[in-house]
Amino acid sequence: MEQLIRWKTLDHDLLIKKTAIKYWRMPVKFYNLKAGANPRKVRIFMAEKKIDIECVDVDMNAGDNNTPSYLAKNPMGKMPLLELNDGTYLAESLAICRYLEALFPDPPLFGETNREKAEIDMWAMRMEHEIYKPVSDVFFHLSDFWKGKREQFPEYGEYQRTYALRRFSWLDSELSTRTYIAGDKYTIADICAQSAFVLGKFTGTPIPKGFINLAAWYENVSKRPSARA
Ligand SMILES: N[C@@H](CCC(=O)N[C@@H](CS)C(=O)NCC(=O)O)C(=O)O
Repeated sequence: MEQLIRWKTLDHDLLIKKTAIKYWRMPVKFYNLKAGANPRKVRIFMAEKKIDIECVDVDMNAGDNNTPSYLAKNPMGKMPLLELNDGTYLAESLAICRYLEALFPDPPLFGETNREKAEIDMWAMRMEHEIYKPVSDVFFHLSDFWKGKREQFPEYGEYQRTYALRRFSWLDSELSTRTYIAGDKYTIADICAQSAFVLGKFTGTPIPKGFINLAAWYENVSKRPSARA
């Protein structure tokens, strides 16, 4: 009997400890850049999971991401950034999404089985490296917006435009066999691609005419309520 009471107390203590840890590690604030592809990724992710936390818009044009107080939170001076209840911060859009997936597993957007998780990771990385990277390079190296703000190499920008179009064509044929990027479910891989294509649409690399599967996929994911997050 005594033993039983002792175990019960231990269980109870453990539960309190676990609840306290969970509470301290909860996200409390999201540092956002409205037009940025990476913050958009996290906003869509949070909307899919119905996560509702305080959102702070950082004014990049006013240099608010390079003030000492912001750099103390994220020395990279970038958005998105997630503030936790314990006063710590997490940067990098995919790392933030992974963290949120662990805290709020439903609906699963990083897969459920080990095989599924690896497959989705593979596609999310491909979307980051093969789609977002060239699309964002076109924006960085060829747009007036970045003129004088960062070093531009227009020739590299043009090269990346050609590269992006080759990759769009590859993705278009991949999508002839399935509804979503990583299979038959909407996942983080779609969110990565979707955010990149929104950026491309406004910065010089829209989906060209004739890429039927890619255009149909984009239209489909854009209809989700989370697309407006
Ligand atoms: N790898 C980072 C990239 C973050 C990033 O480049 N964010 C952009 C907005 S999309 C930014 O904050 N740019 C501000 C600047 O470069 O000054 C991520 O995935 O979060």
